Amino acid sequence: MKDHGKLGIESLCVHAGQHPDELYGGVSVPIYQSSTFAFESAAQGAARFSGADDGYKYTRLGNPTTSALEECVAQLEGGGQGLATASGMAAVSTVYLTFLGAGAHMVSTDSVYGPSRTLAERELSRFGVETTYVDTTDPANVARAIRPSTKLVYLETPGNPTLAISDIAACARIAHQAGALLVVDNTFCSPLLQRPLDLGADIVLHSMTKYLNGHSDVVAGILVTRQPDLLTRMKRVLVQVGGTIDPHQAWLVLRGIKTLALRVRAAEQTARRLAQDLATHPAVAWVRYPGLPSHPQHELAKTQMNGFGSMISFELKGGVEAGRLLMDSVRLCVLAVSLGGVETLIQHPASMTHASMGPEARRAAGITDGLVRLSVGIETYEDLRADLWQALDRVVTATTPQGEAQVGV
Ligand code: LCS
Repeated sequence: MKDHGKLGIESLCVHAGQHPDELYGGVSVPIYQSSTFAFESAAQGAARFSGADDGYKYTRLGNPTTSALEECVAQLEGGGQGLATASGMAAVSTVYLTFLGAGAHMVSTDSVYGPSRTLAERELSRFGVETTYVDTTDPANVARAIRPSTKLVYLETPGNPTLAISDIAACARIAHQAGALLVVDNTFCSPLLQRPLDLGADIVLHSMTKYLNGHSDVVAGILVTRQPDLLTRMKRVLVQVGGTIDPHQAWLVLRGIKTLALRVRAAEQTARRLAQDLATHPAVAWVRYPGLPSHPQHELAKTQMNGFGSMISFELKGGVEAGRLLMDSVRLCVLAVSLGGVETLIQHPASMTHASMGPEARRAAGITDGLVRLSVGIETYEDLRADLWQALDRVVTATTPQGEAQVGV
């Protein structure tokens, strides 16, 4: 195994986990599209199953292409071991099923991705698991919610879609004092912008569907930890639940990661400018972006994150109706859920990604009905601005009394 520990993150994106192909020297990691692996003898097969021989046996239990991806992402997260999964939700459910059981309790960010919350509240509750959702931007709320039975503190930072930012190091101290593990969903940042393990998290989780893959053509997830016992426990659950990634899917993500640094930085530059612009449009009530001084955790974002990312949330003065008109009026931005791809995506969390939470939980988590979420891609800034402007101007025209047109700046 090569030690890439001293390389910069751009080099790691290209080289981490990529070992020379011994057969033909292929530069790209081969796709081992095989469900099973032949043994040279019955003794070898038995040795592989006993663990005496660490060779591959069956793809649900491990695959060379998948291993390359796991090593790559673990190195990007600053070291440890990875466990790739069929989706981000397979990673979330693996964490829950591994560390929560009857009588166990979890404290979690209130504005997490909708299904990460409803899986715990609606399904795991049937097995006696209890959860408390709090505004984790104040670590005191986390400390107050801890119980003797708390096994997990689960943060999503920045949260989806509020972009609320929680202090990972402070929450790690609170979790560890209580004998609980800290899990951080790092999907919105990618390892390029945030490394939770360095800040005390025990497990980091990604929906690789987003920035890591980056091309809106794969659904995948991953877990990374520096504690081998935690990895062993999660792997045991994952392979039995069957949430294993497919080798071709793993290879596509590996390919996407090669340009992670370029994509994330390009999108961020455009997002910074668009966030500033949006705040000046007469149709917009407010803009939430970690890079704006108006963001409530802007100072924390500056120290905890290595950049502000390319997710923007904003509220239109005309509420839900205005949001609907805006989404129906964009031409270059794509009206679709998901995020972190090369194309700019726009969506309405209250009726789409966070509809499953229900209105009360959404209101408590700050997910207002008029909130629009923008995942900025790598298109030309001027094109995106022009597209958003023509759509926002339509909103102003439609919502001005007596049809008086007001043209945005
Ligand atoms: N964690 C976060 C922060 C997410 O945003 C998502 C998906 C997941 C986990 C689950 O990952 P998946 O299983 O989809 O790979 N977020 C989505 C979103 O905001 N729009 O569509 C999917």
